[in-house]
Amino acid sequence: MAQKISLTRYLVEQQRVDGLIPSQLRLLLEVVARACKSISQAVNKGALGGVLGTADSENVQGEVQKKLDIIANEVLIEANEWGGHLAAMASEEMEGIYVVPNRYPQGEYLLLFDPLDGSSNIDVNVSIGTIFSVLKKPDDHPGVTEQDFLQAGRQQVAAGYCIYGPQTTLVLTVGDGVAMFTLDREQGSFVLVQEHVTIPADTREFAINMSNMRHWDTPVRRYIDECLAGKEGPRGKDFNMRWIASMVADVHRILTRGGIFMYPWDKREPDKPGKLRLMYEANPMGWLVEQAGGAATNGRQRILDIQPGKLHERVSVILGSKNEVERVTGYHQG
Ligand code: P6P
Repeated sequence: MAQKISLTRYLVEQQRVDGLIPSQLRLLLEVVARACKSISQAVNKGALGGVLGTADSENVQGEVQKKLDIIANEVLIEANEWGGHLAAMASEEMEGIYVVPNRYPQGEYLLLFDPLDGSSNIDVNVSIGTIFSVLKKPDDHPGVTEQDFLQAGRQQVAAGYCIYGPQTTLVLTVGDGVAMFTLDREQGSFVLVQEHVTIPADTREFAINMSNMRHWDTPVRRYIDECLAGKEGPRGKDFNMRWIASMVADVHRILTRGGIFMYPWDKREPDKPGKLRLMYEANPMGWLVEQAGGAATNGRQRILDIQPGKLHERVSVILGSKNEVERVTGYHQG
């Protein structure tokens, strides 16, 4: 049987190959992975752990927080604050940044995360996940502020997610392709199951919340109408649809077998560019998809080139199989 390669061994050997994982970044990634193991344990307990249902609070987005949202956020903060690898953290569940307390050494990295994405699926036992993004703190000034986080997605030095589904799988890039690690619960460690993940350039599968159809902009409506027209229509082939309402699960499917995921701007809240967040959802997922040979745009430009103005800013997201993303983007630009 092939020898099992742990996450630690992969990161050490990858560092020897391309030098993309300095020791502090390796520590960061191993700490995040360990935190995801703890979150997985809490998620898997479900009702038995008394962790289902809502907390009596709202997050900065004005969304009712689930108990597990808060648990996951606390696990990530407590796991990462003491290690000396981080200067600060930012989370979907916190309005401002979390600066590493003075009692701990400060590091050179910034960690951003959606601690538990897809939380509307928690109580109905559908896959959810943790999404994370790593930036370097600018070194031209002492201390750290929210402004230091406002870097375009192309500046990321690592990005990934952990999906809590039938398997708990960590998916990671440091800029040299995408690797997947499944949690071996008997060993308690993440084991490499795939590297050099590749998304097919073409697909017959789209993911979008169809209930919003009447609110879409014309280019999105045109693209979906053409997919729905099938073999007899302009695309000359039939399409399938999936919508899990958990970005981590939809993106994992696309990394595994291709597809296009769309959460576009719509007329419901015209002042908002989209529903999903740029810094800790679209940027990490966009980089993973690009590293796997796919594409990620907001309909008009590459997501990773967007210069953020606010920590929790939202964005329209079209990502996945390159040829389909380029078609939808072309419709917007046409
Ligand atoms: P809707 C989950 O709340 C999330 O942020 C993404 O994970 C998911 O793709 C999207 O929202 C689902 O939104 O409007 O279909 O419930």
